[in-house]
Amino acid sequence: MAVPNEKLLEMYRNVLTARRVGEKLYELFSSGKSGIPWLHRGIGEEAIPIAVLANLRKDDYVKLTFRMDYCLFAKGIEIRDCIASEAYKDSSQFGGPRSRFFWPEKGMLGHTGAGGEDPPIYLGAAVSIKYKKTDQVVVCVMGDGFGNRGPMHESMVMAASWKLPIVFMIHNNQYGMNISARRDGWMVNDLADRGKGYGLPGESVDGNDVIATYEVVKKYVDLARNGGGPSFIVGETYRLGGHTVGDTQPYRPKGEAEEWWKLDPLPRYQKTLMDMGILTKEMDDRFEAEIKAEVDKAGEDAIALPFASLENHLKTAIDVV
Ligand SMILES: Cc1ncc(C[n+]2csc(CCOP(=O)(O)OP(=O)(O)O)c2C)c(N)n1
Ligand SMILES: [Mg+2]
Repeated sequence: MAVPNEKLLEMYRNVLTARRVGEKLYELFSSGKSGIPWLHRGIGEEAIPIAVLANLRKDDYVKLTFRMDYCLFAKGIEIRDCIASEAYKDSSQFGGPRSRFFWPEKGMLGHTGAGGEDPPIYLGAAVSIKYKKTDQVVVCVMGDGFGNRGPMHESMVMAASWKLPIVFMIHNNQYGMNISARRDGWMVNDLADRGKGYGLPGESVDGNDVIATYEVVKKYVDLARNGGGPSFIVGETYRLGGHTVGDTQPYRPKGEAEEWWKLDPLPRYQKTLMDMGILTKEMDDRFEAEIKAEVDKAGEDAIALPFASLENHLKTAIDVV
């Protein structure tokens, strides 16, 4: 079934917003306004998180990769709070999420600093859904690095044997910290092959193609929602910059990033929608102006917030428990 025009435009606005938020984070970081001395940039990797979130209801659970968490504005977090969380500012006193995107009421159970420990947490959410007999789903997106760790394997085994409503997705940006995870970590060419060993259906998709990714995620979210159980899917994208800003990337083959810039999801999707007659130049200019104003204001508001403190984190964590 064709994706409705409204949905296509909603995703376009969100991909554009994600790009501008990513740029704002860099601006705040490089001008010394962020409270975190490093930045993991996600420019060019926005299609997967936005296509995932476009498939979810407010009451579904989701985890994105730590690099792309700022896209959670598309799950109902204010842009100010997305920026604040990435800049070590605390908006929890003002109605924002607690700590690193921990907001159970909105379906976000945060992510762990010891990377790769998250799948069992989200598996727990899937168990709760099965127990409560609701039609919610969980989408647990893992990087190609952290998705290769042990907790992911155990979670896939248990999800399969208990037929839980969870979609595991690998956001394959081709690199862990400084190795090619596909070449040096996974030892398979098509990462989706891994699901077969666990009895999980799934497939790989061009994760820089917004519509294709939306459709593949939809297929497996619908499966989970309709009682069909878990799956394992892979979005292929590319980390255009270093692991963090300042990484000189001696491990990256020359010319590789340049090739991937040609597949940048934003101009690609813009062209697709214009060719389809869904997006006009006038609409695009209007979106740009609206989003710029919104993101600039959100950036100012985020930076005016107090720095996060252990005391506040503990207090708000205890409030939840
Ligand atoms: C258990 C653990 N080992 C190592 C690290 C350091 N580390 C931070 S990010 C990262 C790479 C993760 O790669 P991937 O999951 O592909 O995410 P990406 O950086 O590509 O977004 C590593 C190794 C960590 N945080 N936790
Ligand atoms: Mg990676």
